[in-house]
Amino acid sequence: MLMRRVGFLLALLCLAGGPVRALPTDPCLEPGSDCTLRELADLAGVRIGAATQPALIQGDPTYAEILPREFGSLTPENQMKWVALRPDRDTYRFGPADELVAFAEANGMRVRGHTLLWSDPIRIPDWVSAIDDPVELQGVLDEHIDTVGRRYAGRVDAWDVVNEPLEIFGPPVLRDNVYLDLLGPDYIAQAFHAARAADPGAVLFLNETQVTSRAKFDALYALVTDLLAQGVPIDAVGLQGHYLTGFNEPAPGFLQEMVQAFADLGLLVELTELDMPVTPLTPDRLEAQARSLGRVMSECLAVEACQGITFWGFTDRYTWIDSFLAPGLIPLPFDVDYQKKPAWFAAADALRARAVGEPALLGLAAILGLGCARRRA
Ligand code: 9MR
Repeated sequence: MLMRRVGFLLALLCLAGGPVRALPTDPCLEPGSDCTLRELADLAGVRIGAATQPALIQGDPTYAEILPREFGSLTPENQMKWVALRPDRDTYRFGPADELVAFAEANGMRVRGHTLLWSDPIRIPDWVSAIDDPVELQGVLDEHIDTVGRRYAGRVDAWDVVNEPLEIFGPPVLRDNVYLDLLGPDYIAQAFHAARAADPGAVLFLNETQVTSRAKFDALYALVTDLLAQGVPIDAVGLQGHYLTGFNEPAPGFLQEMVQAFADLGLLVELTELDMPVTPLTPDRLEAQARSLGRVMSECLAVEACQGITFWGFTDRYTWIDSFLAPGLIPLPFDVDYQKKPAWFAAADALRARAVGEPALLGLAAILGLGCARRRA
């Protein structure tokens, strides 16, 4: 009788997509299976994504075929940024962002909106930086978030509301920009309130880069706890993850500790911009990259609140690193010819491990003969 009740409970959990994820008998979970990252992420109950651009989808059929096959989540790399959507006060240009949302919808992908407000002063449109009246600036900011948030409500399921509010490498204080100068630190809280009002259904992220040191984490944690204490509607923290393999990765265990700390505040977490360039001088660099990338992914996915991982691109053929750092640092899981690299297999293994997680429940489910493996239709 007791076992039947437990079995019934587990069956309900399966139906509800609850904590029992996939039985180890699912063929995708066999090491070396040829299932896609998207299939593995579905089994693991998390999102796996890539940042992309319309020109790549339109100009490269191989790229356009692999992107939705391997990834269930899409982030517009540049097309939803303020400079792209609204280059001047009177002009909104939604075309390229709309194209990406339509591509995602046609392929059953979710969209991460990026980003309503980027704190980096050189990424703020000149016409916004030139404003010197606080009331006018607040009005422009509210209007931008309202217009963009409403336009994509129901089609974008998460927003990076505020991107990179802290200094990148210097002392971890709020970045100096026109918002901080004229509106004070409260500009961040106000942006979240405006985003919630514009799209009540979206998961609202604060997205931060280079959180690899204790000092930067402490500053981010203090900022987030302060926002929560004020009742600001922040749902999630995005840790970007542009880590140079072997050089500025978070120390072993530190990423998991950070993710757990945010989870303990009741927040979700995603790695939102993962890429791991690796220098040609690194011995066995493909393997070194795979080890690092697998570790980083595993540390996030070890925490239930880690709900997604997005790569910043997916093929070494097209990566911002080529122009920003140097060409040939091959940061992504597919090579320039779309072959899977060791990093791809490390990513697949990390997703498999998450899929077969929570062994106590799974063991019980297996004993009771319950199969809840979920495969993408
Ligand atoms: O990859 C993006 C690159 O193509 C753009 O030129 C650049 C400026 O808009 O932004 C890059 O993406 C950044 C992201 O939006 C925020 N985090 C850091 C990313 C890499 O710079």
